[in-house]
Amino acid sequence: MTKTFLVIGAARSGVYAAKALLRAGHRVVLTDTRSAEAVFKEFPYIKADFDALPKERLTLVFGRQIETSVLEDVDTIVISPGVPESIPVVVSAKEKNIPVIGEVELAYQMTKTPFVAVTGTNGKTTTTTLLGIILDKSEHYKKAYTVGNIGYPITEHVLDSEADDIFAAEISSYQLLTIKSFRPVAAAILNLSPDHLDRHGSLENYYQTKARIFENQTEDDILVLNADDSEVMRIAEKALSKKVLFSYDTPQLNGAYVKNGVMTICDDGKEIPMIPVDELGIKGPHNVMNALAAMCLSYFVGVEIDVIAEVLKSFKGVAHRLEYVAEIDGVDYINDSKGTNTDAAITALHAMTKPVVLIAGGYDKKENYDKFITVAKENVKSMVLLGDTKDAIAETCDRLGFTAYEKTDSFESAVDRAMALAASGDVVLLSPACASWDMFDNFEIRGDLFKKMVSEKTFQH
Ligand code: UMA
Repeated sequence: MTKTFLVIGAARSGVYAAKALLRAGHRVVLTDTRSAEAVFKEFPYIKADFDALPKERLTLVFGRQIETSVLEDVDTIVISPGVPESIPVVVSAKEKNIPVIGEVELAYQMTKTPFVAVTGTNGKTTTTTLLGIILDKSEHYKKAYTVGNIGYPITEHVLDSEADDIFAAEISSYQLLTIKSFRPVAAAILNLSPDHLDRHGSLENYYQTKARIFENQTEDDILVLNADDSEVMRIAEKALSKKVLFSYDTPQLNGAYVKNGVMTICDDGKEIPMIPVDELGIKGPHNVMNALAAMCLSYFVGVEIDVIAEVLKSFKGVAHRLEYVAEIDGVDYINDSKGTNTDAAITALHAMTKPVVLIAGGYDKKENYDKFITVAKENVKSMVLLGDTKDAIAETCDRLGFTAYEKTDSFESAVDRAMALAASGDVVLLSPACASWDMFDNFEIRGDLFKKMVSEKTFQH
Protein backbone atom coordinates (compact mmCIF):
# COMPACT_ATOMS: atom_id res chain seq x y z
CA MET A 1 0.00 0.00 0.00
CA THR A 2 1.33 3.43 -0.93
CA LYS A 3 2.04 5.56 2.13
CA THR A 4 3.39 9.06 2.64
CA PHE A 5 6.68 9.39 4.54
CA LEU A 6 8.14 12.64 5.85
CA VAL A 7 11.92 12.22 5.74
CA ILE A 8 13.66 14.82 7.91
CA GLY A 9 17.28 15.59 7.10
CA ALA A 10 18.42 15.36 3.47
CA ALA A 11 22.04 14.37 4.02
CA ARG A 12 23.29 10.76 3.80
CA SER A 13 20.54 8.99 5.78
CA GLY A 14 17.69 11.10 4.38
CA VAL A 15 18.61 10.87 0.70
CA TYR A 16 18.98 7.07 0.77
CA ALA A 17 15.88 6.60 2.92
CA ALA A 18 13.92 8.68 0.39
CA LYS A 19 15.41 6.75 -2.51
CA ALA A 20 14.47 3.38 -1.00
CA LEU A 21 10.94 4.55 -0.15
CA LEU A 22 10.35 5.97 -3.63
CA ARG A 23 11.67 2.76 -5.22
CA ALA A 24 9.26 0.82 -3.01
CA GLY A 25 6.40 2.90 -4.44
CA HIS A 26 5.73 5.32 -1.56
CA ARG A 27 5.26 9.10 -1.54
CA VAL A 28 8.03 11.11 0.16
CA VAL A 29 8.33 14.62 1.54
CA LEU A 30 12.08 15.19 1.94
CA THR A 31 13.08 18.19 4.03
CA ASP A 32 16.18 19.85 5.42
CA THR A 33 16.61 23.11 7.32
CA ARG A 34 19.69 23.85 5.21
CA SER A 35 19.63 24.73 1.53
CA ALA A 36 20.29 21.89 -0.91
CA GLU A 37 23.53 23.68 -1.93
CA ALA A 38 24.78 23.67 1.68
CA VAL A 39 23.96 19.98 2.15
CA PHE A 40 25.63 18.84 -1.06
CA LYS A 41 28.67 21.02 -0.50
CA GLU A 42 29.23 18.87 2.59
CA PHE A 43 28.38 15.58 0.87
CA PRO A 44 29.11 16.02 -2.85
CA TYR A 45 29.04 12.27 -3.45
CA ILE A 46 25.32 11.94 -2.66
CA LYS A 47 24.25 14.72 -5.04
CA ALA A 48 24.01 12.44 -8.08
CA ASP A 49 21.68 10.08 -6.19
CA PHE A 50 19.66 13.06 -4.96
CA ASP A 51 19.35 14.48 -8.49
CA ALA A 52 18.25 11.07 -9.78
CA LEU A 53 15.36 10.70 -7.29
CA PRO A 54 12.14 10.14 -9.26
CA LYS A 55 10.16 13.38 -8.92
CA GLU A 56 6.55 12.28 -9.39
CA ARG A 57 5.94 11.14 -5.78
CA LEU A 58 8.53 13.44 -4.19
CA THR A 59 8.07 16.85 -2.52
CA LEU A 60 11.17 18.83 -1.48
CA VAL A 61 11.22 21.44 1.31
CA PHE A 62 14.66 22.96 1.93
CA GLY A 63 15.98 25.97 3.84
CA ARG A 64 13.50 26.05 6.75
CA GLN A 65 11.92 23.93 9.51
CA ILE A 66 8.94 22.25 7.88
CA GLU A 67 5.51 23.40 9.07
CA THR A 68 3.50 21.03 11.28
CA SER A 69 0.56 21.34 8.84
CA VAL A 70 2.41 18.84 6.60
CA LEU A 71 1.39 16.12 9.08
CA GLU A 72 -2.19 16.10 7.78
CA ASP A 73 -1.00 13.91 4.90
CA VAL A 74 1.87 12.01 6.57
CA ASP A 75 1.72 8.35 7.68
CA THR A 76 5.23 7.97 9.12
CA ILE A 77 8.19 10.23 9.92
CA VAL A 78 11.75 9.06 9.27
CA ILE A 79 14.35 11.20 11.00
CA SER A 80 18.09 11.28 10.41
CA PRO A 81 20.38 10.52 13.38
CA GLY A 82 21.52 14.14 13.67
CA VAL A 83 17.96 15.51 13.90
CA PRO A 84 16.70 15.94 17.49
CA GLU A 85 13.27 14.58 18.34
CA SER A 86 12.49 17.90 20.04
CA ILE A 87 11.78 19.81 16.80
CA PRO A 88 8.15 21.02 16.51
CA VAL A 89 7.05 18.74 13.68
CA VAL A 90 8.26 15.62 15.52
CA VAL A 91 6.72 16.69 18.84
CA SER A 92 3.44 17.36 17.05
CA ALA A 93 3.60 14.01 15.20
CA LYS A 94 4.03 12.16 18.49
CA GLU A 95 0.99 13.97 19.91
CA LYS A 96 -1.00 12.80 16.89
CA ASN A 97 0.35 9.23 17.26
CA ILE A 98 2.09 9.36 13.89
CA PRO A 99 4.98 6.86 14.04
CA VAL A 100 8.46 8.44 14.24
CA ILE A 101 11.32 6.12 13.30
CA GLY A 102 14.95 6.52 12.33
CA GLU A 103 16.78 5.41 9.21
CA VAL A 104 18.04 2.21 10.90
CA GLU A 105 14.52 1.14 11.87
CA LEU A 106 13.25 1.95 8.37
CA ALA A 107 16.02 -0.17 6.85
CA TYR A 108 15.22 -3.03 9.23
CA GLN A 109 11.53 -2.91 8.29
CA MET A 110 12.32 -2.90 4.56
CA THR A 111 14.68 -5.90 4.38
CA LYS A 112 14.88 -9.64 5.04
CA THR A 113 18.68 -9.47 5.33
CA PRO A 114 19.93 -10.20 8.89
CA PHE A 115 21.98 -7.68 10.87
CA VAL A 116 25.10 -8.04 12.97
CA ALA A 117 25.32 -4.77 14.90
CA VAL A 118 28.18 -3.08 16.75
CA THR A 119 27.77 -0.32 19.30
CA GLY A 120 29.80 1.13 22.18
CA THR A 121 31.61 4.39 22.76
CA ASN A 122 34.88 3.67 20.98
CA GLY A 123 36.22 1.17 18.46
CA LYS A 124 32.93 0.78 16.58
CA THR A 125 34.27 1.68 13.16
CA THR A 126 37.38 -0.49 13.36
CA THR A 127 35.38 -3.44 14.70
CA THR A 128 32.58 -3.07 12.15
CA THR A 129 35.02 -2.75 9.26
CA LEU A 130 36.93 -5.82 10.40
CA LEU A 131 33.67 -7.72 10.91
CA GLY A 132 32.36 -6.71 7.47
CA ILE A 133 35.48 -8.07 5.77
CA ILE A 134 35.30 -11.34 7.72
CA LEU A 135 31.59 -11.83 6.96
CA ASP A 136 32.11 -11.00 3.29
CA LYS A 137 34.83 -13.62 2.94
CA SER A 138 32.77 -16.31 4.66
CA GLU A 139 31.06 -19.07 2.65
CA HIS A 140 28.22 -18.71 5.11
CA TYR A 141 26.93 -15.47 3.54
CA LYS A 142 26.64 -14.47 -0.09
CA LYS A 143 27.65 -10.88 0.50
CA ALA A 144 28.26 -8.65 3.52
CA TYR A 145 27.39 -4.95 3.47
CA THR A 146 29.36 -2.75 5.88
CA VAL A 147 26.96 0.04 6.78
CA GLY A 148 25.52 2.43 9.36
CA ASN A 149 27.16 5.12 11.46
CA ILE A 150 30.40 4.28 9.69
CA GLY A 151 29.13 6.66 6.96
CA TYR A 152 27.09 4.39 4.68
CA PRO A 153 23.31 4.49 5.20
CA ILE A 154 21.74 1.03 5.40
CA THR A 155 18.77 2.11 3.26
CA GLU A 156 21.13 2.40 0.29
CA HIS A 157 21.14 -1.42 0.10
CA VAL A 158 17.84 -2.62 1.54
CA LEU A 159 16.08 -3.21 -1.78
CA ASP A 160 19.02 -5.04 -3.35
CA SER A 161 20.26 -7.15 -0.43
CA GLU A 162 18.94 -10.69 -0.04
CA ALA A 163 18.08 -13.05 2.81
CA ASP A 164 21.38 -14.91 2.48
CA ASP A 165 23.41 -11.68 2.62
CA ILE A 166 24.26 -9.95 5.89
CA PHE A 167 24.63 -6.40 7.18
CA ALA A 168 27.63 -5.55 9.37
CA ALA A 169 26.24 -2.38 10.91
CA GLU A 170 27.87 0.25 13.12
CA ILE A 171 25.04 1.62 15.23
CA SER A 172 25.35 4.87 17.18
CA SER A 173 23.39 5.99 20.23
CA TYR A 174 21.70 8.61 18.01
CA GLN A 175 20.42 5.83 15.78
CA LEU A 176 19.27 3.70 18.72
CA LEU A 177 17.05 6.55 19.95
CA THR A 178 14.65 5.91 17.07
CA ILE A 179 14.49 2.12 16.70
CA LYS A 180 11.26 0.22 17.34
CA SER A 181 11.57 -3.40 16.17
CA PHE A 182 15.27 -3.49 15.16
CA ARG A 183 16.56 -6.92 16.18
CA PRO A 184 20.08 -7.90 15.16
CA VAL A 185 20.86 -11.64 15.11
CA ALA A 186 24.10 -10.73 16.85
CA ALA A 187 25.13 -7.49 18.52
CA ALA A 188 28.13 -6.23 20.45
CA ILE A 189 28.59 -3.52 23.07
CA LEU A 190 32.31 -2.80 22.97
CA ASN A 191 32.77 -0.40 25.88
CA LEU A 192 31.06 2.56 27.58
CA SER A 193 32.44 5.92 28.66
CA PRO A 194 31.10 9.50 28.64
CA ASP A 195 30.15 10.88 25.20
CA HIS A 196 27.31 12.82 23.56
CA LEU A 197 26.10 14.17 26.91
CA ASP A 198 24.76 17.25 25.11
CA ARG A 199 22.30 15.05 23.18
CA HIS A 200 21.38 12.48 25.82
CA GLY A 201 21.24 14.78 28.85
CA SER A 202 22.90 12.40 31.29
CA LEU A 203 25.43 9.59 31.32
CA GLU A 204 22.80 7.06 32.37
CA ASN A 205 20.49 8.10 29.50
CA TYR A 206 23.40 7.60 27.10
CA TYR A 207 24.21 4.15 28.51
CA GLN A 208 20.55 3.08 28.51
CA THR A 209 20.25 4.21 24.89
CA LYS A 210 23.18 1.95 24.04
CA ALA A 211 21.33 -0.90 25.81
CA ARG A 212 18.55 -0.57 23.25
CA ILE A 213 20.75 -2.55 20.82
CA PHE A 214 19.43 -5.73 22.48
CA GLU A 215 15.92 -4.61 23.47
CA ASN A 216 14.24 -6.78 20.80
CA GLN A 217 16.66 -9.70 21.02
CA THR A 218 15.50 -13.09 22.38
CA GLU A 219 17.43 -16.11 23.60
CA ASP A 220 17.90 -17.05 19.93
CA ASP A 221 20.12 -13.99 19.37
CA ILE A 222 23.71 -13.36 20.38
CA LEU A 223 24.91 -10.48 22.52
CA VAL A 224 28.68 -9.97 22.66
CA LEU A 225 29.80 -8.02 25.72
CA ASN A 226 33.07 -6.65 27.07
CA ALA A 227 33.50 -8.60 30.30
CA ASP A 228 36.23 -6.18 31.43
CA ASP A 229 33.82 -3.18 31.34
CA SER A 230 31.60 -3.12 34.42
CA GLU A 231 29.19 -0.58 32.90
CA VAL A 232 28.66 -2.77 29.82
CA MET A 233 27.98 -5.77 32.05
CA ARG A 234 25.64 -3.73 34.26
CA ILE A 235 23.42 -2.39 31.47
CA ALA A 236 23.24 -5.84 29.84
CA GLU A 237 22.02 -7.64 32.97
CA LYS A 238 18.42 -7.49 31.75
CA ALA A 239 19.20 -8.87 28.26
CA LEU A 240 17.38 -12.06 27.23
CA SER A 241 19.98 -12.78 24.55
CA LYS A 242 22.61 -15.52 24.60
CA LYS A 243 25.60 -13.75 26.14
CA VAL A 244 29.07 -14.17 24.67
CA LEU A 245 31.83 -12.41 26.63
CA PHE A 246 35.25 -11.17 25.59
CA SER A 247 38.01 -10.21 27.98
CA TYR A 248 41.67 -9.32 27.65
CA ASP A 249 42.83 -12.01 30.04
CA THR A 250 39.97 -13.85 31.68
CA PRO A 251 38.78 -17.21 30.29
CA GLN A 252 35.06 -17.38 29.40
CA LEU A 253 32.55 -20.18 28.95
CA ASN A 254 31.39 -18.69 25.64
CA GLY A 255 33.47 -15.87 24.22
CA ALA A 256 37.12 -15.03 23.68
CA TYR A 257 40.28 -13.95 25.52
CA VAL A 258 44.03 -13.85 25.13
CA LYS A 259 45.61 -17.07 26.45
CA ASN A 260 49.41 -16.99 26.73
CA GLY A 261 49.60 -14.40 23.95
CA VAL A 262 47.15 -16.21 21.65
CA MET A 263 43.69 -14.86 20.82
CA THR A 264 41.44 -17.76 21.78
CA ILE A 265 37.76 -18.56 21.24
CA CYS A 266 35.84 -20.26 24.06
CA ASP A 267 32.93 -22.35 22.81
CA ASP A 268 31.03 -23.99 25.66
CA GLY A 269 34.29 -24.20 27.55
CA LYS A 270 36.25 -25.67 24.62
CA GLU A 271 39.24 -23.45 23.70
CA ILE A 272 40.03 -22.80 20.03
CA PRO A 273 43.27 -20.86 19.34
CA MET A 274 42.87 -18.23 16.60
CA ILE A 275 46.09 -16.21 16.09
CA PRO A 276 48.93 -14.89 18.28
CA VAL A 277 48.39 -11.24 19.32
CA ASP A 278 51.72 -10.40 17.63
CA GLU A 279 50.25 -11.38 14.27
CA LEU A 280 47.16 -9.18 14.60
CA GLY A 281 47.22 -6.60 11.78
CA ILE A 282 45.88 -3.74 13.94
CA LYS A 283 48.03 -2.64 16.87
CA GLY A 284 47.50 -1.62 20.50
CA PRO A 285 45.61 -3.21 23.41
CA HIS A 286 42.36 -1.43 22.44
CA ASN A 287 42.55 -3.09 19.02
CA VAL A 288 43.05 -6.50 20.61
CA MET A 289 39.70 -5.90 22.33
CA ASN A 290 38.09 -4.74 19.06
CA ALA A 291 39.42 -7.85 17.32
CA LEU A 292 38.19 -10.13 20.13
CA ALA A 293 34.71 -8.63 19.70
CA ALA A 294 34.78 -9.12 15.91
CA MET A 295 36.04 -12.68 16.45
CA CYS A 296 33.13 -13.46 18.80
CA LEU A 297 30.51 -11.94 16.51
CA SER A 298 31.74 -13.76 13.43
CA TYR A 299 32.50 -17.12 15.08
CA PHE A 300 29.13 -17.30 16.83
CA VAL A 301 27.21 -16.51 13.62
CA GLY A 302 28.97 -19.41 11.94
CA VAL A 303 32.02 -18.01 10.11
CA GLU A 304 34.85 -20.46 9.41
CA ILE A 305 37.87 -20.23 11.76
CA ASP A 306 40.44 -19.99 8.95
CA VAL A 307 38.57 -17.03 7.41
CA ILE A 308 38.52 -15.17 10.73
CA ALA A 309 42.23 -15.86 11.34
CA GLU A 310 43.26 -14.73 7.85
CA VAL A 311 41.42 -11.39 8.08
CA LEU A 312 42.66 -10.69 11.60
CA LYS A 313 46.19 -10.93 10.22
CA SER A 314 45.69 -8.96 7.00
CA PHE A 315 43.43 -6.07 8.13
CA LYS A 316 45.57 -3.01 8.91
CA GLY A 317 42.98 -0.53 10.20
CA VAL A 318 40.92 2.40 8.90
CA ALA A 319 41.49 6.06 8.07
CA HIS A 320 41.34 8.70 10.84
CA ARG A 321 41.80 6.10 13.60
CA LEU A 322 45.42 6.19 14.75
CA GLU A 323 46.32 6.49 11.07
CA TYR A 324 50.04 6.76 10.43
CA VAL A 325 50.57 9.67 8.01
CA ALA A 326 54.32 10.25 7.56
CA GLU A 327 57.70 10.63 9.18
CA ILE A 328 59.43 13.97 8.57
CA ASP A 329 62.80 14.85 10.16
CA GLY A 330 62.42 12.03 12.66
CA VAL A 331 58.91 13.16 13.73
CA ASP A 332 55.97 10.75 13.26
CA TYR A 333 52.62 12.29 12.29
CA ILE A 334 49.49 10.41 13.35
CA ASN A 335 45.93 11.28 12.39
CA ASP A 336 43.36 10.27 15.00
CA SER A 337 40.71 12.80 14.00
CA LYS A 338 38.09 10.22 15.02
CA GLY A 339 39.28 10.76 18.60
CA THR A 340 36.09 12.75 19.19
CA ASN A 341 35.75 12.16 22.93
CA THR A 342 38.16 12.06 25.84
CA ASP A 343 38.15 8.29 26.11
CA ALA A 344 39.18 7.88 22.46
CA ALA A 345 41.98 10.42 22.92
CA ILE A 346 43.12 8.61 26.07
CA THR A 347 43.23 5.35 24.09
CA ALA A 348 45.35 7.10 21.44
CA LEU A 349 47.72 8.46 24.09
CA HIS A 350 48.10 4.99 25.63
CA ALA A 351 49.05 3.61 22.20
CA MET A 352 51.93 6.13 21.81
CA THR A 353 55.44 4.95 22.63
CA LYS A 354 57.24 8.29 22.00
CA PRO A 355 56.88 11.80 23.50
CA VAL A 356 53.71 13.37 22.10
CA VAL A 357 52.91 16.83 20.76
CA LEU A 358 49.13 16.69 20.96
CA ILE A 359 46.59 18.75 19.01
CA ALA A 360 43.34 18.84 21.00
CA GLY A 361 40.06 20.73 21.31
CA GLY A 362 36.94 21.25 19.22
CA TYR A 363 33.17 21.15 19.53
CA ASP A 364 31.87 21.28 23.11
CA LYS A 365 29.99 18.11 24.15
CA LYS A 366 30.18 19.19 27.82
CA GLU A 367 32.71 16.52 28.73
CA ASN A 368 34.93 16.64 31.78
CA TYR A 369 38.65 16.77 30.91
CA ASP A 370 40.22 15.72 34.24
CA LYS A 371 41.01 12.11 33.29
CA PHE A 372 42.20 13.15 29.82
CA ILE A 373 44.69 15.69 31.22
CA THR A 374 45.81 13.30 33.96
CA VAL A 375 46.74 10.77 31.27
CA ALA A 376 48.22 13.47 29.01
CA LYS A 377 50.62 14.44 31.81
CA GLU A 378 52.29 11.03 31.42
CA ASN A 379 53.57 11.30 27.84
CA VAL A 380 52.49 14.62 26.29
CA LYS A 381 55.41 17.03 26.08
CA SER A 382 53.35 19.87 24.54
CA MET A 383 49.70 20.40 23.81
CA VAL A 384 48.24 22.78 21.24
CA LEU A 385 44.63 23.70 21.96
CA LEU A 386 41.99 24.99 19.59
CA GLY A 387 38.25 25.26 19.07
CA ASP A 388 35.29 25.88 21.36
CA THR A 389 36.73 23.77 24.17
CA LYS A 390 40.23 25.26 24.30
CA ASP A 391 39.51 27.41 27.37
CA ALA A 392 37.83 24.55 29.26
CA ILE A 393 40.76 22.22 28.52
CA ALA A 394 43.27 24.96 29.44
CA GLU A 395 41.44 25.53 32.72
CA THR A 396 41.73 21.79 33.48
CA CYS A 397 45.47 21.89 32.62
CA ASP A 398 45.96 24.83 35.04
CA ARG A 399 44.07 23.08 37.80
CA LEU A 400 45.95 19.78 37.37
CA GLY A 401 49.37 21.37 36.97
CA PHE A 402 50.04 20.71 33.27
CA THR A 403 51.67 23.86 31.97
CA ALA A 404 53.07 22.85 28.55
CA TYR A 405 50.09 23.99 26.51
CA GLU A 406 49.32 26.86 24.20
CA LYS A 407 46.10 28.08 22.60
CA THR A 408 45.65 28.81 18.89
CA ASP A 409 42.95 30.44 16.80
CA SER A 410 42.65 28.12 13.82
CA PHE A 411 43.24 24.54 12.82
CA GLU A 412 46.04 25.56 10.47
CA SER A 413 47.90 27.51 13.14
CA ALA A 414 47.47 24.60 15.58
CA VAL A 415 49.10 22.17 13.13
CA ASP A 416 51.86 24.69 12.35
CA ARG A 417 52.60 25.16 16.05
CA ALA A 418 52.62 21.40 16.68
CA MET A 419 55.09 20.94 13.83
CA ALA A 420 57.32 23.67 15.29
CA LEU A 421 57.19 22.20 18.80
CA ALA A 422 58.10 18.65 17.75
CA ALA A 423 61.71 17.44 17.70
CA SER A 424 63.22 14.31 16.20
CA GLY A 425 61.96 11.27 18.14
CA ASP A 426 58.58 12.87 18.92
CA VAL A 427 55.15 12.15 17.52
CA VAL A 428 52.64 14.80 16.46
CA LEU A 429 49.24 13.37 17.27
CA LEU A 430 45.91 14.83 16.16
CA SER A 431 43.49 13.29 18.67
CA PRO A 432 41.26 16.19 19.65
CA ALA A 433 39.10 14.53 22.36
CA CYS A 434 36.26 16.55 20.86
CA ALA A 435 33.99 16.43 17.82
CA SER A 436 34.89 18.62 14.85
CA TRP A 437 31.56 20.38 14.41
CA ASP A 438 32.69 23.82 15.69
CA MET A 439 35.11 24.18 12.75
CA PHE A 440 34.37 21.39 10.26
CA ASP A 441 31.36 19.54 8.90
CA ASN A 442 32.82 16.24 10.05
CA PHE A 443 35.92 14.58 11.49
CA GLU A 444 36.97 13.25 8.07
CA ILE A 445 37.44 16.78 6.71
CA ARG A 446 39.47 17.69 9.82
CA GLY A 447 41.67 14.60 9.41
CA ASP A 448 42.07 15.17 5.68
CA LEU A 449 43.25 18.75 6.28
CA PHE A 450 45.79 17.47 8.80
CA LYS A 451 47.06 14.91 6.28
CA LYS A 452 47.21 17.57 3.55
CA MET A 453 49.28 19.88 5.74
CA VAL A 454 51.63 17.04 6.64
CA SER A 455 52.03 16.02 3.00
CA GLU A 456 52.77 19.65 2.03
CA LYS A 457 55.51 19.65 4.65
CA THR A 458 56.88 16.40 3.18
CA PHE A 459 56.87 18.05 -0.24
CA GLN A 460 58.87 21.04 1.04
CA HIS A 461 61.72 18.65 1.84
N1 UMA B 1 18.68 18.82 9.96
C1 UMA B 1 17.37 19.21 9.72
N2 UMA B 1 16.62 19.60 10.80
C2 UMA B 1 17.12 19.64 12.07
C3 UMA B 1 18.46 19.22 12.28
C4 UMA B 1 19.22 18.80 11.20
O1 UMA B 1 16.88 19.21 8.60
O2 UMA B 1 16.38 20.02 12.98
C5 UMA B 1 19.46 18.39 8.80
C6 UMA B 1 20.86 19.01 8.68
O3 UMA B 1 20.82 20.25 8.05
C7 UMA B 1 21.61 17.97 7.87
C8 UMA B 1 20.87 16.69 8.18
O4 UMA B 1 19.70 16.99 8.92
O5 UMA B 1 21.63 18.21 6.48
C9 UMA B 1 21.85 15.97 9.08
O6 UMA B 1 21.51 14.68 9.29
P1 UMA B 1 22.62 13.80 9.98
O7 UMA B 1 23.50 14.59 10.87
O8 UMA B 1 21.92 12.66 10.59
O9 UMA B 1 23.55 13.44 8.73
P2 UMA B 1 23.75 12.12 7.88
O10 UMA B 1 24.62 12.50 6.75
O11 UMA B 1 22.48 11.46 7.57
O12 UMA B 1 24.67 11.26 8.85
C10 UMA B 1 24.12 10.34 9.76
C11 UMA B 1 25.07 10.24 10.94
N3 UMA B 1 25.23 11.57 11.56
C12 UMA B 1 25.11 11.78 12.86
O13 UMA B 1 24.86 10.89 13.64
C13 UMA B 1 25.30 13.17 13.36
C14 UMA B 1 26.43 9.75 10.46
O14 UMA B 1 27.25 9.53 11.60
C15 UMA B 1 26.25 8.42 9.76
O15 UMA B 1 27.49 8.02 9.21
C16 UMA B 1 25.23 8.55 8.63
O16 UMA B 1 23.99 9.06 9.16
C17 UMA B 1 24.93 7.22 7.95
O17 UMA B 1 24.38 6.31 8.85
C18 UMA B 1 28.34 10.47 11.76
C19 UMA B 1 28.50 10.88 13.21
O18 UMA B 1 29.12 11.89 13.46
C20 UMA B 1 29.65 9.83 11.34
N4 UMA B 1 27.96 10.09 14.16
C21 UMA B 1 28.12 10.36 15.58
C22 UMA B 1 29.45 9.80 16.08
O19 UMA B 1 29.97 8.83 15.48
O20 UMA B 1 29.93 10.30 17.12
C23 UMA B 1 26.97 9.70 16.35
